[in-house]
Amino acid sequence: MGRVSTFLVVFSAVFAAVLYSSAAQTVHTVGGDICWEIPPNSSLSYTNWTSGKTFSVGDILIFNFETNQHDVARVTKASYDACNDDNVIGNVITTEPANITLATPGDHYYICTFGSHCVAGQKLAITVRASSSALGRGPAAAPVSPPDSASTSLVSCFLLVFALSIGVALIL
Ligand SMILES: [Cu+2]
Repeated sequence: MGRVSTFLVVFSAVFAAVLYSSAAQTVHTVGGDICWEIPPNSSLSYTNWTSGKTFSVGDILIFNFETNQHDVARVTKASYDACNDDNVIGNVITTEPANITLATPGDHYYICTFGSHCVAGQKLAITVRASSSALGRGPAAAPVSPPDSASTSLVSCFLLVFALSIGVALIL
């Protein structure tokens, strides 16, 4: 193989690997079994749910709730603490399921704006870290659980790119 074709093979493999690892995301179903509602036991339920979990840029939050009974609003810390919707960031999501991709690192706050639900504990605070790949966790070590279709298509993509690069290498 010439230098150009070798380069192409390496480049393609690296490109595909980067593509794969950057898509290594964790899908978090908020609240686990209790979904997104007024916590049945204590106002600490969503706090309990977040303990031991890590949230990274690219991860997805899924809020499962009953449409017209609850909603999801991202708010500032002040509004989270005070349980008001004075400082909503973006749009309030009113139909379930609300799928939110965590796009920025830092503290994120979510509340339900219905009645006194937030006061009753329907509020979520998480700290989002920079993307997992940036922290040196390879795709094998990351808690990877992307949707099946995405995972399959990414593997296909990897194989396709790799096969193409082999083909190009043989031609050159
Ligand atoms: Cu609610």
